[in-house]
Amino acid sequence: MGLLSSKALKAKQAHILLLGLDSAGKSTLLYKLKLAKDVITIPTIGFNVEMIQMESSFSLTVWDVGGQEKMRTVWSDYCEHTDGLLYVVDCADRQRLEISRKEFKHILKNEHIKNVPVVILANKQDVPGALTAEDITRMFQVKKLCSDRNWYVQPCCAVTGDGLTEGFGKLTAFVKSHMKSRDTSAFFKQK
Ligand SMILES: Nc1nc2c(ncn2[C@@H]2O[C@H](COP(=O)(O)OP(=O)(O)OP(=O)(O)O)[C@@H](O)[C@H]2O)c(=O)[nH]1
Ligand SMILES: [Mg+2]
Repeated sequence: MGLLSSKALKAKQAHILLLGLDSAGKSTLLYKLKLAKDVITIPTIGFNVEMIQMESSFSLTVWDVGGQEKMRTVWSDYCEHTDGLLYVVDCADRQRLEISRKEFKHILKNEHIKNVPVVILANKQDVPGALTAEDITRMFQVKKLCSDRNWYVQPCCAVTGDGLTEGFGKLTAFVKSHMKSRDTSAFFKQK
């Protein structure tokens, strides 16, 4: 038991993958949360990586990977060692909703993120006519696609910051519990 506790205590840092189509708002929300201010973003070619301190002894290392079509082909290269997935949807971009849904479905099949918790950030809630978190849950068939893991759909606005703390907080809680059960099963496998 002592061994198990010390192993769990070591889990102070989690690796988070931040994905979504280009212009969904990934970099805007990451820097809003990190710097607490508005930043003017340019499309991400490659990735940004930032550490977000969620609690005094627990931080998230967030990998914000560009969402342009050519970048989506390399998303799977970033899945290894991932403890949690944040998937950002532009709820005002109805035309590309189906593409976003397909990319979401595709990435969930990656073996490295099997059972890894997911929070969908239903972004751009400030835009009139934006789809709600409930709409996204239904249209993306989240309940069915994520039946093997913890999931949540959080409405947010990256520009004002509304909903970001809640979304990252929800993911943190899921990730901590996921890491704990993974450590527990690894411990019993060793025995
Ligand atoms: N109205 C509104 N605009 C937003 C919101 N979030 C992001 N934007 C705008 O959407 C545009 C794209 O935002 P980015 O954060 O660069 O998008 P991204 O997902 O990082 O895109 P890539 O790096 O190309 O994958 C910018 O002009 C942002 O200001 C939001 O919640 N509301
Ligand atoms: Mg970006």
